[in-house]
Amino acid sequence: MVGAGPAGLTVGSILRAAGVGCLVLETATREVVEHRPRAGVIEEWAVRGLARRGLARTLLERAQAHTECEFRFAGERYRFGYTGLTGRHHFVYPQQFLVTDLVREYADVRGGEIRFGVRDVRLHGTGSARPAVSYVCPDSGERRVVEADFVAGCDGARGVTRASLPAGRVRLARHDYGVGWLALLAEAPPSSDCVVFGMHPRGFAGHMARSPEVTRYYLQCPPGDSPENWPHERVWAELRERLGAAGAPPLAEGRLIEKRVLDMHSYVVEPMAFGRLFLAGDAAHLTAPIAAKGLNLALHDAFLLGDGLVAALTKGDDSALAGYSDACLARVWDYQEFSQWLAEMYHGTASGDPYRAGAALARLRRLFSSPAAAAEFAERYLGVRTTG
Ligand code: FAS
Repeated sequence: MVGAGPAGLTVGSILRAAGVGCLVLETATREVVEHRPRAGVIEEWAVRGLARRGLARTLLERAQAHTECEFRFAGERYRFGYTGLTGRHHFVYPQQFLVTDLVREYADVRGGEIRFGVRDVRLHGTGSARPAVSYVCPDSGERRVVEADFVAGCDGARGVTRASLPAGRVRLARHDYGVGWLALLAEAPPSSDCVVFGMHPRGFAGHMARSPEVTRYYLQCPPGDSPENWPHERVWAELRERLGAAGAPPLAEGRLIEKRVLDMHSYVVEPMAFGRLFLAGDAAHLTAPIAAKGLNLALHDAFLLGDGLVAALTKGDDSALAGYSDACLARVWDYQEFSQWLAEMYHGTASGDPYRAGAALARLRRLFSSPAAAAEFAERYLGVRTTG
């Protein structure tokens, strides 16, 4: 596996459970991968998938199970109970905690090999029966070559494996939302017992608990904006304004420990496999964090790829691998379409286009006036009954 994120470590842990020898190559140090804050909302099917593979013990002890979310617009609050409609929960568990659990399980418990701090990873012969990966060893500075039966490209949005797919054989579909999100982490307790979305003429705002001490916030901003333009006071003033609503408790403010601008875009690579190279997670598809789908899709891919590799390597049955790309892409496109639908609801009110603003609010109001629309939204928000 190239990359020790949720995708690479989950594939590796599944292989180790089946006694398959494997190696994870990672450019960052263990310290960095175990402390990198990203996602925090995991869908119940993904938690059950981790649990079935012995990978959710600590998560199930420590995660908070959420049953509803809240929309705020036009100065009012609207609670949306999705567990009542689906019987499913969202589990709030910071990604860095999950990655820490997975590194421990893969390397310390299941004896999986992992090399941190490698440099200049290159792929060779992925179309052949015996592909190889080479890298520069951080200690000796020598280039090492590792031959393998298969290569799993799990190196995220900025990795190298996607680039090694032959240009004429893959299609890259990309969508730019034309907005930026200022991604923030505040050293402050959550100000609500659920995820909060604010649709405001000044732009979208989001509130997501990460732990009792840390809260994730998002603020819509122009694409390419600089975090320098967002000093502490301006951030909290905008959050108060955009998340303000009748009866809403005041925001618990605190030091901002992360501030970065994400240019909201998504992409999908098709197919996600070529020869003996299989991509999983952000290496194959990026979902702007609008609907909190990225981590969940990475786990979906990893379950299918891990199980498929075990079947091929231990039983000689490569039927699951043959269908891997199509099986992943069905859910990928389902989530991409939902993210696009949700993005228009979040950003329409601040688009400066009264038509889009009107349509966005109508879409939102329908969630609270139509049981069918509410059920559809709840299913899609929780990733229940997807096409994949
Ligand atoms: P990852 O990017 O997690 O892991 C790839 C690994 O490969 C990294 O450790 C990297 O160091 C390593 N690597 C890179 N290049 C390499 C090379 N050449 N050789 C070896 N290793 C290499 N998703 C949600 O669902 N909800 C959210 O709320 C959410 N918020 C996010 C907030 C931010 C700021 C970001 C950036 C992402 C967010 N995401 C969210 C998406 C995120 O969770 C990803 O979908 C998830 O990390 C994907 O996991 P992997 O595919 O394993 O990739």
